[in-house]
Amino acid sequence: MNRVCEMLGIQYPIFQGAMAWIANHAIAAAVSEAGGLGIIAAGNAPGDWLRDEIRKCRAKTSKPFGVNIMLLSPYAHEIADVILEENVSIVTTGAGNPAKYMKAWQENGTKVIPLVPSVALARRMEQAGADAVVVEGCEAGGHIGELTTMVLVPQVVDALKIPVIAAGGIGDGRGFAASLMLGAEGIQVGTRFLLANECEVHQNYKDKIIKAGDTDTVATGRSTGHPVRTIKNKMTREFLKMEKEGVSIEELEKFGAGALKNAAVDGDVTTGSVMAGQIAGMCNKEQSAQEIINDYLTELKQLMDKGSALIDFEI
Ligand code: TUI
Repeated sequence: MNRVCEMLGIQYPIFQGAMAWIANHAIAAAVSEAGGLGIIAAGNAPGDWLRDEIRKCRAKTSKPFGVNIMLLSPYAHEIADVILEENVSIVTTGAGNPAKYMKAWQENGTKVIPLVPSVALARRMEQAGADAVVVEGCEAGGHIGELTTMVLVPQVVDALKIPVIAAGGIGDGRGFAASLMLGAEGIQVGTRFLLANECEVHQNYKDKIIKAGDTDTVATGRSTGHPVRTIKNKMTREFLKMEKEGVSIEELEKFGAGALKNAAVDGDVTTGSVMAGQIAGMCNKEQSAQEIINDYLTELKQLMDKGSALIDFEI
């Protein structure tokens, strides 16, 4: 049996990405009910919000689901405590090093799965006792590292013994198959789940993803040390202009603060931050979470059934 499915008690090794301001109990419960791993994104929310979402998720599904802690959040400490108090069974972490929380969570029976953008951090996480890692390439939406999924996954797989879950740029069953070929034992999908019927992001945000083509995302904020991939709009043009003009990091961060909420909750996709991965170009329709998971599985199976027939040249 697949190590990720066995460890987490799920049917398919498909994680739903933790989109801040977006991934609440509704999408998490739907993905878990469909056999994947739904994940509630704590993002920049306070502890009470998370507690409420965990309870709502438990009311909707008896299947396992996870919580993601965004370590840059001012509420990270409080979120870490709620994870303990609510006995959350699976935690993923993003945008930092979770080592200081890991022991307490694991002593409480929580499986800890950090998101990492490099081999060095992946090694550190394994040494710190992580149960698995999600390796995220810079094709992903939101806060990203430097390397692509294609080069990062095999290098982390070679360096670690714990299971690796691939993330960033995995838009359909072909990406799923490729991830398995690279040695990953599971995938994480964010952008495509934005279009799930159960995803409560603003409709303007969904429409922006549906309309996006292959070159319609851009990474802003490389100069601040926190690069973020979003759909190109007025906000990204102004941000990049300010970066070019050498505007201070403090001013840039102030300009960016709140922009994700403006887009995701209020539907301001012009001056808000529409975070999405490069697969936005191939995410063209709204479906249920179940249909999305079924598509990945069906396409994966079709490809795998072709087996060595995929090699139609002499070796
Ligand atoms: O975390 C993400 N994606 C995100 S977080 C987010 S919300 C946000 N809010 C304010 C500023 C920036 C983002 C939107 N999207 N993905 C996982 C991820 N983690 N990508 C990269 C990393 C990462 C980066 C550095 C993980 C660890 C790390 O460690 C640095 C160190 O050594 O402490």
